[in-house]
Amino acid sequence: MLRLHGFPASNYYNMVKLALLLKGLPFEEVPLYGCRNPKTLAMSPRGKVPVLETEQGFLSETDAILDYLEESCEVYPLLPGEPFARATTRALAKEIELYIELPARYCYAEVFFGGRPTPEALKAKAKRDLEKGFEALRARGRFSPYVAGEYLTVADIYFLYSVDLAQVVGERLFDVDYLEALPGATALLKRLGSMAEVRRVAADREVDVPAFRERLRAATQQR
Ligand SMILES: N[C@@H](CCC(=O)N[C@@H](CS)C(=O)NCC(=O)O)C(=O)O
Repeated sequence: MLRLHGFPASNYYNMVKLALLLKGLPFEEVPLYGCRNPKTLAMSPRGKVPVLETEQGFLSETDAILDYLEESCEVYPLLPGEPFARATTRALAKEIELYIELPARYCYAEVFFGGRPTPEALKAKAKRDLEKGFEALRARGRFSPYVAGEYLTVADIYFLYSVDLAQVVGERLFDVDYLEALPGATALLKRLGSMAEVRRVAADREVDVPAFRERLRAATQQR
């Protein structure tokens, strides 16, 4: 059976978990905390979660894991079959990851977990990058009703677990409402949020967040 290593407070972990649930693949969840201990590094070279354990070995990096699931399981396709549509859908997901999730991430510790304030220079970079990232999503996203069009794809998975966090970063730190200028995005978040699989992921996250916050607090105190 597939084993998903990581923790439910992680948005990347939840991207893979949702794909597994949508595809109806049986899997076991195994707690693993991203860090530089030898056990984690043996599974994930950069110590990041999620890690998917397959019969052939460990896979890290969410996009590679999602590709693996897509290529090994035809049920509930998360990418179109036609090569150009497939590539543009992947591009959308990548743009959300690189230009929305990553800049917002600079500010997560401060905004969500009571961690140290983000250094001012990094905050300024996050603000600039987020503006451009949301502009790109506005230009490229279809929201009809899903990010890439008619069907739920990997772009929606990245959207669901990135845009909500970036929106809160924007509201709390920069007094910006990114979703205001994105017609369809709020409706899509609502639509996705009502799915049973998404609700399950969200409920598990809720339970795990206090423990994650505590690990972060302990790690900050040790520094
Ligand atoms: N590029 C990685 C990013 C994953 C990632 O950033 N995971 C976070 C948890 S949400 C993590 O492992 N953080 C621990 C650390 O950086 O030490 C992926 O796509 O899977």
